[in-house]
Amino acid sequence: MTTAPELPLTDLNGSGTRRAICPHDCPDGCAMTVTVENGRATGVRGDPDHPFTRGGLCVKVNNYVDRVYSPDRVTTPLRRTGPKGSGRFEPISWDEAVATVAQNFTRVIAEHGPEAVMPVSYLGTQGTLNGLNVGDPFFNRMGATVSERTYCDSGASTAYVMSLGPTAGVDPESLAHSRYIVVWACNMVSTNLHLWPFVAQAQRNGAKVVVIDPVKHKTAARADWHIPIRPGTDGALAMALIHVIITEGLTDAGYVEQHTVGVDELAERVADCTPEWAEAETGIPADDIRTLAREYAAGQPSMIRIGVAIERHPGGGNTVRAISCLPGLVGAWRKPGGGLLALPLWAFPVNWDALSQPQLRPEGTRIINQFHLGRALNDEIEGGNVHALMVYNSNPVVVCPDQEKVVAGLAREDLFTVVSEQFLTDTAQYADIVLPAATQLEQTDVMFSWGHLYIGLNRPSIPPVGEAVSNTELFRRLAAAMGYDEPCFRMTDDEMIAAAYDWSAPALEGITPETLAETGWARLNLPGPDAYAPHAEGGFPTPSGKQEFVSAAAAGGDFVLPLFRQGSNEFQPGGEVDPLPRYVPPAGTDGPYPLNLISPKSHAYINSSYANLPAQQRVQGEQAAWVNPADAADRDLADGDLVRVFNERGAVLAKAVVTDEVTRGVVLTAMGAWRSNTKGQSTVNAINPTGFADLGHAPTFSDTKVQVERA
Ligand SMILES: Nc1nc2c(c(=O)[nH]1)N[C@H]1C(S)=C(S)[C@@H](COP(=O)(O)OP(=O)(O)OC[C@H]3O[C@@H](n4cnc5c(=O)[nH]c(N)nc54)[C@H](O)[C@@H]3O)O[C@H]1N2
Ligand SMILES: Nc1nc2c(c(=O)[nH]1)N[C@H]1C(S)=C(S)[C@@H](COP(=O)(O)OP(=O)(O)OC[C@H]3O[C@@H](n4cnc5c(=O)[nH]c(N)nc54)[C@H](O)[C@@H]3O)O[C@H]1N2
Ligand code: SF4
Ligand SMILES: [Mo]
Repeated sequence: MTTAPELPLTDLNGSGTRRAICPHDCPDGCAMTVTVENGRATGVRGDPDHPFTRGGLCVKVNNYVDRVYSPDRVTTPLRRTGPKGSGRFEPISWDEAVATVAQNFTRVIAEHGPEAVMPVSYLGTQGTLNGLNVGDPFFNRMGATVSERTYCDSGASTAYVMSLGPTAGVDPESLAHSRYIVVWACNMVSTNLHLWPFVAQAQRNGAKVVVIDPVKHKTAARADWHIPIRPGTDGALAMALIHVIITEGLTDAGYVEQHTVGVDELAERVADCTPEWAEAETGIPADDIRTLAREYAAGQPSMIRIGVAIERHPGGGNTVRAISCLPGLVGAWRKPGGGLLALPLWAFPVNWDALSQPQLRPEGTRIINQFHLGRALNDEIEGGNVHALMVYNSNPVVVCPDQEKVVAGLAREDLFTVVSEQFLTDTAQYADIVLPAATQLEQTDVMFSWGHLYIGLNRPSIPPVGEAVSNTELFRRLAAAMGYDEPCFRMTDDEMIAAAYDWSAPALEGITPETLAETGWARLNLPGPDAYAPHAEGGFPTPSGKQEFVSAAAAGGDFVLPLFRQGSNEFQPGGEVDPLPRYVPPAGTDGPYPLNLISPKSHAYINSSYANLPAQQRVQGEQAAWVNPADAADRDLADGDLVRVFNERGAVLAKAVVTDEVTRGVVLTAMGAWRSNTKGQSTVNAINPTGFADLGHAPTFSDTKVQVERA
């Protein structure tokens, strides 16, 4: 462990301008400046010096101080006083709260064994210390059920690593140099706002911007070409693009020859994947598919930016495998601005094991995926019922499928539930104990990004609001109460910072926690965006060192990256994987549920965060269902009608928005709204399925077949 000098702290009760980094689960990782007057934050702004943030934040975070000082913040520990879910609580002291939690964990472990305790957490903050892996050491040490957290990009990451290895691959800023940009299942203007200026710059320089999406959203409206597609059929489109590129001789033969593996097998695989075949699957005219393939191959350097929704189908993993073949075939990797942009997270030398401490976990501990939380809480999973639940950094009632079952489980009087939160969310309403969580202005963290190549240090700008604590402090307190005394449970935040990264890695050369304390953020030690083309000469971090159309990693079967699973790599799902990409179609729409529901992000919320705050609610409006005019006419629905969107799993009530911005056959209800703010007390995850996609245990949220009727 590196020795950790104490990092400087500003006077928390003083006045002035402080630096912070937005904590949210968003690729932009914005650098912020905070104005503070006598220990009270009065405003946040984007840091104009940050090359990616460029002075702007977003509709979610512009008024972050209203979140920090919201009258609805949880500011003390709370104990439930009414029936489960009644939302009646009384304040208690931290000592009493921690003792109650420890007593109940100890009781449950004594009565049912440690696997009867289950943590549920995700990305309320994406900070290295307080984010995805905080709490893993505590629950690994306990031997609690391992929580598998594959909500976001797990399938795409597995697919990407199988084809390309864990490489950052592309500098998002280099998109300014692209000549042809395909934005594939990503509503960038809502979800990755600060990338858009780089795309727009390329567009001004003459690049063509293409959006492939069933929705003509804010990003598609700015593109040169919007290609509507039937949800879940992107794999067929990608296979057909490969077919055209190979059969028409549009490959970069030199690149393919020197830096890829398996082009002959790939050619054979796509032999029958003609544009006419793909037209029948995708609804995209065959001639458009040919045009797209030709333009994409010719427009070097060409770029594909995939969004997270691309994986949310039974064939989502294979779709990403097929898409990832394209840049290698056309030699897009040769220049800055070419390649495939997914998660440049791999550029950051994070010590995931230091964060998760997987060696503390007893061998053979059961793993439950969070999509199965409803079943886990209702004794439907092998290994016994869950009797104690700890939720932090997440709002599973809203973000998890099988909503009715999750709520039924949370309502069990014999379940002990502790929730660490900033607000009394739909989930926290069911807690026995609520613990007040700090916001980013009140805590320390090191911030990586999954959308740019800058690392940042976030130091507190203000004192804690009420008795709120950071997640790291929360787990120090719980570990002490449980008697866990391994050194990792006694580390200060500054010590954790030292351990969380390999500070001697080349990417961090010249950067230390101390320099970051001065500068706030720094570009990783990599070539600049004008020169960043790490695979110009191949050099992929795969077994062969080449881009693998035929994947050696796939030979070992499917896998979930350990960071999505408390560091555990012990169990493999065991699913055999085709070494070549193939097309896996979505579920059919014959039968009683002929429409395909998709549930992308809300523009004004970040997942379910901010869905309770008035400024964002005003922008977002009430829960809506977007329906194509032809589908509305078939059902005699008018714009503004209250409608029921339903299937065999459940129903939501929503306001109909009749618009040709959604393709015929598709219904859109955004995720994020809280149940408590909807007319039917339910949101999209009441109707979404819990099944896995083909790789990495990704969700199949977008493979939801529904019917819509007037309510
Ligand atoms: N405003 C806002 N920004 C956010 C978030 C938020 O909640 N709100 N959340 C953050 C997080 S956690 C994430 S993961 C990212 C995700 O951001 P994105 O990657 O943009 O993901 P989504 O918004 O889920 O979906 C993007 C698009 O995929 C389309 N889509 C759905 N199914 C299909 C399909 O089968 N094929 C194709 N081609 N398109 C499809 C949807 O219509 C939608 O336009 O956004 C981050 N940024
Ligand atoms: N149908 C459908 N479902 C989806 C998705 C979809 O597109 N459609 N998207 C999926 C994706 S991509 C994602 S990333 C997940 C997101 O799922 P989550 O990560 O659960 O996202 P949020 O709903 O924002 O919940 C985070 C909670 O953490 C709290 N929080 C914030 N900071 C802290 C902190 O420092 N400490 C503690 N203890 N709590 C904190 C916030 O107040 C908030 O209530 O949802 C997934 N679910
Ligand atoms: S939510 Fe995203 S866009 Fe908004 S301030 Fe945070 S990092 Fe930037
Ligand atoms: Mo996500």
